[in-house]
Amino acid sequence: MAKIQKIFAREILNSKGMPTVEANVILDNGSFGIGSSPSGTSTGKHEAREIRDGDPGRYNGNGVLNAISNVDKVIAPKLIGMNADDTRQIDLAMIELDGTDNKQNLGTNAILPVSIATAKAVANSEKLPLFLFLKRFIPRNIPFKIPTPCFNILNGGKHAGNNLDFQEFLIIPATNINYKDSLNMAVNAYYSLKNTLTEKNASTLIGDEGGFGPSFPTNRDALNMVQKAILSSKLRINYDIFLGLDIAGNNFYDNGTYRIRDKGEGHINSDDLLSFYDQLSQDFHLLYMEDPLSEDDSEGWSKIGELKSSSHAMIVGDDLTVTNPARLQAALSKKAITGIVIKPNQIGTITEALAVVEMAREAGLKIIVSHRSGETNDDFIADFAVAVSSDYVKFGAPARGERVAKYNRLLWIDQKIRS
Ligand code: 2PG
Ligand code: MG
Repeated sequence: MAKIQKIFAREILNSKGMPTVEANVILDNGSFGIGSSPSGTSTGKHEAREIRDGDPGRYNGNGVLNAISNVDKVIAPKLIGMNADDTRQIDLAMIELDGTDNKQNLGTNAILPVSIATAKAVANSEKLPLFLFLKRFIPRNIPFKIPTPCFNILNGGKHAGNNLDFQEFLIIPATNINYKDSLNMAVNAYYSLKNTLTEKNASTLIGDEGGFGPSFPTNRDALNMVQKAILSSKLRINYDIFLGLDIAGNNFYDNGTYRIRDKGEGHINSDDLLSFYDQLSQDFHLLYMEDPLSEDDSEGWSKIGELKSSSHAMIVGDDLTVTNPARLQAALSKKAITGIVIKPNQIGTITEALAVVEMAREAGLKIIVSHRSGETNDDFIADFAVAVSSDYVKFGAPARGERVAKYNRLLWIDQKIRS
């Protein structure tokens, strides 16, 4: 059984030019693993905390030297000598070292890279693909399948410099379409959208997740554009491919009311917003609505059952649930959601993320494993998604290096599980 011999970290940059932590774990048999932490832009209030230095002389205060020091000086001395293959014990030791509910002492950006790097080191040591190693921690034996990808082909909200309130305009291939064909369809739709935007003299500059980031008078106009692009790429909406939204309702919520371009300058309440969603959903047959309301709008969430479109659209929690068991429990008791986004850095360790997946699955929710807007080329999340048999993944547009690193890893896994 290989033991941890050495752990050290370095400061690297993510896809947004923001510093993040990359951890290296070396075992006593010479095997090693490297893992890094992604960062969100539209983060939920209750996510585990990242530690940033706040030194204005470095990276505008966003340096992560303190988190690096937590890896090198606090985490490493505790984990060195431990059995590396016991991911639960490794993660538990870091959770105890941190000693807080939200990782605010050591930082999720210090803990998660070590959790990932250790798992990768063991997988390397045992000559196993990472998804096969992670599968050991899953209590049920579901046959491997590549999750259905949700592609974010048009970016808004905090992810783009445009004027759209909604954050992600997603296209979702039918679940019975195989992964390779899904990628092909998504790329066709992506380029068809580029052409459609060019014809309309709209911008084809891209946002944080590789989708286009044009401005439009309304969010509905943007949805129309995506629909047009799909139709002109000869795909059949609601047959081959479906539309979805990460609304990220936090972004246009203020003290009990919402302000959205489609409804003019005034503020609207959650009832009006829900009927607007029903109208949109009727017109575009939305399959997926993530964070339709703000995490703080508990009154609105308790009325979500009135959303007629919830009979055919998944209602998904992300900022609402932040991969946290207590937040998930609260959402379940309100019957607020039918799906949950899982982002390991929202909670801080592989073990805790796996526990939330299990809890969600027990409750019958759809599982959507997701990247963050600030990503590295680490493709850990692809293996994680396959290991937990997630229903969907959300890795951004089918373009830009840090996004396709994950989609390409799924191609590798797809070939592996078919062989
Ligand atoms: C989201 C994510 C990822 P961020 O809201 O679902 O797409 O965005 O990483 O900025 O929180
Ligand atoms: Mg989201």
